[in-house]
Amino acid sequence: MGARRAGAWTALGPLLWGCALALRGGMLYPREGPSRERKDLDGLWSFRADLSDSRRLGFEQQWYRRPLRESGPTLDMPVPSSFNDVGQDAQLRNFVGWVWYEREAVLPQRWTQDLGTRVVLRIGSAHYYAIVWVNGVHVAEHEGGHLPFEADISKLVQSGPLSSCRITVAINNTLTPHTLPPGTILYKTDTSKYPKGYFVQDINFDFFNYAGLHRSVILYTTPTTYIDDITVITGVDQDIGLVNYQILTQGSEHVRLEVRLLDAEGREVARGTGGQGQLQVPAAHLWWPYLMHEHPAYLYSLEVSMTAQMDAGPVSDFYALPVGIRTVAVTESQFLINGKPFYFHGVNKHEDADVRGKGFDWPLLVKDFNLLRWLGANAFRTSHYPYAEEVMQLCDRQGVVVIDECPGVGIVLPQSFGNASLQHHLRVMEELVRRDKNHPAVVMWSVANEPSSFLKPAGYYLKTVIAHTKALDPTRPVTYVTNSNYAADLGAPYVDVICVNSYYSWYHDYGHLEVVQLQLRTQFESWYRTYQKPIIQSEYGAETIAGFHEDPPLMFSEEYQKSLLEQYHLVLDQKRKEYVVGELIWNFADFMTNQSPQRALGNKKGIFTRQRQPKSAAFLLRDRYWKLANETRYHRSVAKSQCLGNSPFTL
Ligand code: GCB
Repeated sequence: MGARRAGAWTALGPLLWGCALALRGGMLYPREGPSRERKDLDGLWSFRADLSDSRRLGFEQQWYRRPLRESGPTLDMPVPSSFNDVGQDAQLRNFVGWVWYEREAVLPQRWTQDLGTRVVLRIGSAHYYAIVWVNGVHVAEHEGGHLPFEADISKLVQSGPLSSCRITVAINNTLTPHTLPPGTILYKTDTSKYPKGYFVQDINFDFFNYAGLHRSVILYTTPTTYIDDITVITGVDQDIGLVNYQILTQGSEHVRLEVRLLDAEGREVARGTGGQGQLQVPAAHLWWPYLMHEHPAYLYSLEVSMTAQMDAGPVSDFYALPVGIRTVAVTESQFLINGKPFYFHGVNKHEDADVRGKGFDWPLLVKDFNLLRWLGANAFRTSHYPYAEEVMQLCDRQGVVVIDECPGVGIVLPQSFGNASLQHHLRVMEELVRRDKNHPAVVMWSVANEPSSFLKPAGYYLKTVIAHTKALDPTRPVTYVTNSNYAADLGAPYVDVICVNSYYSWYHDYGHLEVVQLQLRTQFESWYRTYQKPIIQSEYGAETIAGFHEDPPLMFSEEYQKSLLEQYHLVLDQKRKEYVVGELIWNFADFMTNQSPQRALGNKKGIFTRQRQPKSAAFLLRDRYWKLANETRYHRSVAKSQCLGNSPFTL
């Protein structure tokens, strides 16, 4: 077994940060502290969809200039939430175009009067294109849901006697061939069939294009001279943990920086000064996935203190970043975490639930993590877009490994491989890496799902996105997920790990479970013969209506889903001894899709229903995952009961 690529991600050093992001500014998660305050703007916002034919009435009438209620009727809209499923109005559920959100925020006096305070508006996710005004003044524009963006609004809120501000957000969910994910607006011009001006949004991905303010909108403060970004890259030398850090500040050239690394008990284990350096932690506790070690998910805290002497007096800022010390590497046939082989046995998820759509929801998050632990899943892929930061934080804390995917799903049209799309894709990878680079749980980036990788321009496109991602973060492997069954794939030469989706005896030879083993074996063998890279079965599964039973198994019954999984597992059990390094079921839970004759109220390949109740396959998978966990040589035998989902854990 070669170690061709091993080590590429463990060669650590401050030089690494030569390849800075083109993006300006960091995107540190807003945390309260001695120098920072935070105000969440979750709750009810005023809302209106622009139903005008052109969808541009809101701009023509400048709805952002005055309170929204003054330009017409408004609805109460919860934030965070998708707007689609909270109402009874079919037109709003399927609406395509601009919607308008507005909310008044009352600000503490210090925020509006202390000119040494910087006030920032942060939007966790606005899908898809957003324009933001504060008190009628344009402050930000952002393309792409799933990733946060910010605006410094200090000048606006500190310019007068006001103690509140009006935040207006216009959001457009239209997808074009150059958005990520792409889509096409189809105009139906045959007036014998469609009314004048009729159009529909066409997409090439299999989940509902929920839209709105999907994550929290937050106001937070920092001093005007402040810690803007922190990058941490960890390594291990014998038993010494290495924490390489780089800190960027804004507001003054002359700042003093001190860093302290505290262990989980709050004891200082290392300290340093300056904007970059390396901390060494003797006898370090490594960050391990939760089924791989008896003390998994160990987190240190990197406390960064900044002081500066300004004309107006001394300024200080403080930020505490959770840090997990771990390494990731791949060989020709293994995926290594801390130098030990790691086998992904987990799920693909969606941010999706009844009523709230893609809106972030704490109870749902905790339920899902309890189900993951019940299942014995050690990993998931953020199919098909970046998930909320709170999800990533919980993965760090619980030791659940993540393949972090960008919204590059449904890239199938030739025009979606052109330069406009490519430049946007590169930028999205920058935003994703900037946001998630410090999460130990993230072990690999996925730049796309099932692009038409056989089209000629796809080779250059994928090569460029992968190379860019590696330059942004040389510490993690990069992949994209393919569905080409027999290795003829223009992007595969550039990935570090082959991730392949296949649906034998579902989309192909449906009903014929007897061919699964042969076809799956052929799949693995042809991919490995061509590329000699580790392979993850990144999707497999079967549509199943909970409560449908047929024995012998028939499609859509719980028995068929179970049998199909069992056929896959027989081959996976052979190939995981060679070069297959993971299996991720499609899907964790049923989820909503566009309406189509192939989908009965959404995609039903979940092993849990959309309401998170188990189908029979969940029990099968649970037995398998715990068996796999207990086979891992590098941890003590763990009883299922030790990790039951009903054990309370602190957040
Ligand atoms: C896939 C896609 C996923 C679909 C799934 C299916 O290959 O990656 O987004 O939902 O198949 O169920 O068809």
